[in-house]
Amino acid sequence: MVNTNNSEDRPRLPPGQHKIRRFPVLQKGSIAHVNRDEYALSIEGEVNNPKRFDLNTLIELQDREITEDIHCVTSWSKFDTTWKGISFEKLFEIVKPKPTANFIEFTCADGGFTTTVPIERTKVPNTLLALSYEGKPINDKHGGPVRAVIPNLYFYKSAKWVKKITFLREDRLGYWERGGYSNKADPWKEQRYSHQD
Ligand SMILES: Nc1nc2c(c(=O)[nH]1)N[C@H]1C(S)=C(S)[C@@H](COP(=O)(O)O)O[C@H]1N2
Ligand SMILES: [Mo]
Repeated sequence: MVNTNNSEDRPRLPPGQHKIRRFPVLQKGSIAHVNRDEYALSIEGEVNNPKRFDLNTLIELQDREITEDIHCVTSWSKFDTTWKGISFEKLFEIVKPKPTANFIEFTCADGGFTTTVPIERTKVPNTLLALSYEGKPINDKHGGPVRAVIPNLYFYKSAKWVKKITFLREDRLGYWERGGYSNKADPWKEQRYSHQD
């Protein structure tokens, strides 16, 4: 396991953000509860080897721990959050994306919430499908049992309660993105709203 916290020579706080210590809980509606015994993650779309994993299999696949700053579009940033889970690198080895796979869509247990990211955005060492936060299984509030953690993008791209991952040829807008938030969502470029894309 490596600490991937970036040490690039740039300010630590992206433009327009402020640092907080607590960990707010945000989602479109109410907090979802996923039954861990019945849980299955489906991976489908533009892949050669579609898969369905139960939670125990995912727990065994964990290969990465990261300590990263996270940035919410509502302007809070939280430093040094530690997550453990499965790297997308490892997932890709298993499901074998086709050359036509350009985007990844997460579908979630809270009423079919979706968000998408370009596949290149997952091919960085500080990004994973997380199963634990600060050494414990992720709780309901923060998206357990399985959530995406993509620190290089505003946190609305980090889908909670993930139940399906679909590899897409072409992008489609997710829930917050249809509501006017940026589909690019780079905090360092301050891409907050869709009119900035
Ligand atoms: N399934 C799902 N994931 C989601 C959301 C949501 O509404 N549903 N909201 C996003 C938003 S806007 C933010 S800021 C983060 C918040 O994560 P947290 O509650 O762990 O702080 O989750 C993201 N992931
Ligand atoms: Mo958010």
